[in-house]
Amino acid sequence: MAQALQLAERGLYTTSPNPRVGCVLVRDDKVVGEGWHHRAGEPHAEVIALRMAGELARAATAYVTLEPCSHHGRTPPCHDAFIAAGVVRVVAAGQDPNPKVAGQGLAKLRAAGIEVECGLMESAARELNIGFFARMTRGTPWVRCKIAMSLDGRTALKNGASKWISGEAARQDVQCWRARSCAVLTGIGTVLADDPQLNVRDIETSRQPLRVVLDSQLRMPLNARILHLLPSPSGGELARGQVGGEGEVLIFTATSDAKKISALEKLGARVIVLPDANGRVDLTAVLQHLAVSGCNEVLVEAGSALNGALLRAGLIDELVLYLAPQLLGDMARGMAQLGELTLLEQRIELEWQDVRNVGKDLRIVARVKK
Ligand code: AOF
Ligand code: ZN
Repeated sequence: MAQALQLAERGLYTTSPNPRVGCVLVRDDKVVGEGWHHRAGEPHAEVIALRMAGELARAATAYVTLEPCSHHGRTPPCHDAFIAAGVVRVVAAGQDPNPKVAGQGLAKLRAAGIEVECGLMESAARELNIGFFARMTRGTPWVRCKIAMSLDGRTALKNGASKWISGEAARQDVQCWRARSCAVLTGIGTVLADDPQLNVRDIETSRQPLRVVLDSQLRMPLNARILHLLPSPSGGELARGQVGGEGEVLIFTATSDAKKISALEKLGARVIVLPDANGRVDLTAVLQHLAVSGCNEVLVEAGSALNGALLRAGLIDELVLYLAPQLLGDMARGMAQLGELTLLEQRIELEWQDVRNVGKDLRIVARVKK
């Protein structure tokens, strides 16, 4: 199963909206087939492993990091492929949370007389697909918020100067979080201040995440770099409109200024009007919209206003913090506007998930306690 998980991980940047899945076929204590799911629309991990094993799959045990599917999606059901190939035992790390599968894959294997076990290395398998599980079980993506800050939690000077707080290695590390995400999300404040591109650079990937800007008043300048970035030459297989296709730009707004919207659309952006009761963009509805579009993991790279709004609304799952060994002082800008808390009960509690050095900086991954 550990080997199957390593195989699954090879799909980290490419499988979405599908989960990352790996499969190892073993017969007489020898690996006779292995496979991993590359991208949606292509064969599942099981099918690739079965093709490699050929006749040797007969009487083999299959180790799969997710329950074999039981439905006709873009590809036919894997449980049928196992039955047809004569596999005698299937060990799955966990059930598929997709309601179209949800235990039926395992049940069908059992009904066919195949020995089935479930739960081996389950938590590691779940971590690998944390976004897929979030989308399937609660209808919103897994939301990470990346913040580069000084040791005293400051992200920029009072005058806005922020280039660069974290070091080169940390900035490179951020590219990996972007590459595994289906969408990178920011606010119009960051676009106006930094004019970011929010694409994946300097690492190899065949897919660019969707770029999402929350812009309640449509202040997006028509010459913003994000609107003019050409698709990456390595990408391009996904059709326009498909999640991640060419790093498409999606602007959520609260105003329906038809002239501005059509100017943005002419530049290739998609504009979605999604106001809440206060005339701001409805944050929960944005995440639900992204989930419906197939987004498993979303990376927030925004300023303190949007970070604070998302945190207060309970919409952030995980913080990815790069702590630079420096102090910027209490006049500098903070990481998230939470407003004044008057009771300690109002604080947002976290759990450390991972701490490591990245270049000269410290990287802390912390999860918001729910
Ligand atoms: C598996 N093995 O390698 C993967 C599975 O549209 P399809 O046919 O690709 O089906 C996608 C669904 O299949 C996906 O939502 C998830 O439930 C399951 N993914 N299942 O047996 C795999 N990637
Ligand atoms: Zn399948």
